[in-house]
Amino acid sequence: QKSVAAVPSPADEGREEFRRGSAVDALTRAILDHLYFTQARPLTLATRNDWYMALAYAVRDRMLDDWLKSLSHLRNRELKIVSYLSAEFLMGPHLGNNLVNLGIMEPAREALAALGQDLDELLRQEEEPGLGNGGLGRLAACYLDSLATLRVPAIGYGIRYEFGIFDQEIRDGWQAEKTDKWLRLGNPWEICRPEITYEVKVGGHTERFTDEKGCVRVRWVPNKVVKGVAYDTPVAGYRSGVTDLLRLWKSEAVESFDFQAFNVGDYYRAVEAKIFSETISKVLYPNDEPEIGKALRLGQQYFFVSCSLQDMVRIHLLRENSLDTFAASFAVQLNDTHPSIAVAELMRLLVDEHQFEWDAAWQITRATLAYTNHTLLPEALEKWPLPLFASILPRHLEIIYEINRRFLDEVRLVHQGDDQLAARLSIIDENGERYVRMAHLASVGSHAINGVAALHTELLKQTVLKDFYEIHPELFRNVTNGVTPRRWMVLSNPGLTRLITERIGDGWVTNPDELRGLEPFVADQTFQSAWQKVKRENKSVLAGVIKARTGIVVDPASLFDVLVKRIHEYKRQHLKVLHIITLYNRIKHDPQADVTPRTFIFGGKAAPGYFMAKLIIKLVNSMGEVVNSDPDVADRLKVVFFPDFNVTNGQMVYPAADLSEQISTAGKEASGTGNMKFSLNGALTIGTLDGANVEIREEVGAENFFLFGLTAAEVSDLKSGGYDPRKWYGEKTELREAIDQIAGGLFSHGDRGLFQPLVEHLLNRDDYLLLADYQAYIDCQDRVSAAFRDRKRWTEMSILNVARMGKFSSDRAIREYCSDIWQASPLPQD
Ligand code: 475
Repeated sequence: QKSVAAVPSPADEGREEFRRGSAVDALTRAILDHLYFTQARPLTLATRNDWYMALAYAVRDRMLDDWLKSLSHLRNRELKIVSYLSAEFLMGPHLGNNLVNLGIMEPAREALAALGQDLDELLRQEEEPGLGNGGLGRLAACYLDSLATLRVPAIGYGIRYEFGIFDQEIRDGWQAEKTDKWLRLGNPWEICRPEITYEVKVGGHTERFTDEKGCVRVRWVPNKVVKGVAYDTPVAGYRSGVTDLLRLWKSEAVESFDFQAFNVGDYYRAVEAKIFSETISKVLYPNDEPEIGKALRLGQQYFFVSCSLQDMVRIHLLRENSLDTFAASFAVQLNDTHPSIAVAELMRLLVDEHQFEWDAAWQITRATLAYTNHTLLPEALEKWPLPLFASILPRHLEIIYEINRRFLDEVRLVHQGDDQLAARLSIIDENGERYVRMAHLASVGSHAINGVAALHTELLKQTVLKDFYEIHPELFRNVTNGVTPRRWMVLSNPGLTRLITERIGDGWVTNPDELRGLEPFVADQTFQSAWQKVKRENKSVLAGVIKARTGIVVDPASLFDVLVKRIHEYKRQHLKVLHIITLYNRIKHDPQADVTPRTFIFGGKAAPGYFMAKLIIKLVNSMGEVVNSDPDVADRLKVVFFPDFNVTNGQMVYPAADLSEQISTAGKEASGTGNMKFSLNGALTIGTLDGANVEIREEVGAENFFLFGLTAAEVSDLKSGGYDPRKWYGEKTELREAIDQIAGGLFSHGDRGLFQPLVEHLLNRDDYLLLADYQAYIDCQDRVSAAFRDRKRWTEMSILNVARMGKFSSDRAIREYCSDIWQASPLPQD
């Protein structure tokens, strides 16, 4: 064997066939070389993982030219770098996406076939990096794809969790969590940079001292120091020639730190300190709302923010010799409040470590940072108890007090005497136990604040950030979320991709407004049948997977009605359950009832400590068992809980859906992004006027969207008028019957206690207004059932949904961030 094959440089490229032929040859050689030299395996002993690793390295090699070029741009002072700070990056499997973006899917398939290997099997071998909980983490991943595709220099900064989001198993209908050992078989996509490390202090106290110029300065004397090590993953743009960087930090112990304990011979305590260091990046918190008072979580946030800002300072100082122009080098986006300690940390770096005056430092900080809010739920707004905060970040607390003092002085100057206003705006919550309010810190320290869908931004201005909006309306923007059509269409739905491309070319992949070009074909017979055929094939594939994972047989001809997302009461998975029970009862009352056959597919993880969410999973499964096995139903209704919903599984689910369920209580879902993935893949939506549903409906047309339910305004009126769910329970027969059956033990082998907490909540509180929306939902579902029977009309609606989804590309969202918030531009074509 020879050494690792050289990557063909663009100069080698000749005519197309030659290029293709040589791409296959070079890939074949590279795979064999990596199998031998990197995996150290002879062909005869190579496992599937060896083949996967060899292919992955061969693909990564092909990203290096562009990547190294991009890394060299980091030194170019003319180029502003977008720095996306996020505690989560839910990247999904890399291999397929990289093959798509590099344009070498087919050459790779051919090369492997010649080696007797099946590409699809190797694609399935990759364990996805689940470094996120859901929407917010996946959004960060879509945005990196778009940044690289649009040729914008960017770094995604986050945490290299050793264990990502848990793997979900269903045992006896309940969720069981298993640790996600995603690194077990190695990670070929990352490159460890042992030379890029930073020290991060924790705890201790502060001291004042006078420096050599006679200025009083502050020194932070920590009681622990940990080290962050950079792990880099290349993020290739779609055929853009630019590969951006995902830089994740792993925590380790510092060797140099003078452990007093160790010096006096307390070996055990020294080891404890090492364990503490390594714990910081050990595991992703599996909650999609914060648990207050988890010191380790604050430690994680500070850890990655500090490493990232120190890294930016280092990069900036490679360009310039002063930090005065830092804001021209970096636009730093805070993905929710999780990285909002950046406000205080950047101030600390500038003032304490680089001797800046406060005002100059403050100006740089605000010019650099911008904040995206992802939630209106009051319980999801992060706040830290003051004593805890002080014990971990004593210097930052002082800085926050100073920021707050100056901010509130300004407020008082303009709104003299309004102490209430000042108290409401304060970064410190002083009502009872004292807290640091992270959304306030982020808002005060940013030059732009944005929501993630038009409705969400409006509600943000009227509710959680109302006072900020009133004093500084100019800071507020909306940037409606988007998803990348590369992963969520080209990679996951090759059938539809091919069909669309045959008709309108492939320009839509980077310019999805071109999907409008499908509109002239909506009524075209041939096109419609081809469209139906693709959907049917995707449904058959999913049916096979469902059979393999759950044992349940489903009919690909039935309406695939899908609700996949994190399990949360506000997302109302249990409203869907009430619908299914209603249909079941109609069949039971009249076994000949004419119901449109449906397959109900649920998927999603519940936070391990969220009792009600876990009970909802149990309810879905218990109800499913009864419905699926009832001979009267005769297979007309099938209920499936698809276990372990993640990016990989999503790639199979969205393309196979007929109906997308987006049924959150209006005003609660900030945007939603699953809604966009479904629609892009030709599913029709049934939904409330919530989050981005509003804009999806505007784009696809009201006649192509199944709308139901209260509006956000009606929800808040109803609540303020004293909502009584029992009134609805009393009035609606089908609703009452369904609830009584759950309470009566029909789905729990007669056990009336099992679902009692859920029933009690619905009847006595019903915070998310399921009962108020029930009838509208059922009626709307009846319209869906009728519509599905008109195949031609349904197909037209499906085609129009896809044709009109251009707006929801993450490329559009990133262009808006670049022009409205970051003032960042693409690299010139080389
Ligand atoms: C919204 N996650 C979606 C999506 O903007 C929206 C919170 C705390 C700790 C860890 N993770 C979280 C979220 O808040 C989250 O995922 N929010 C979601 O962000 C992207 O589309 O409506 O719920």
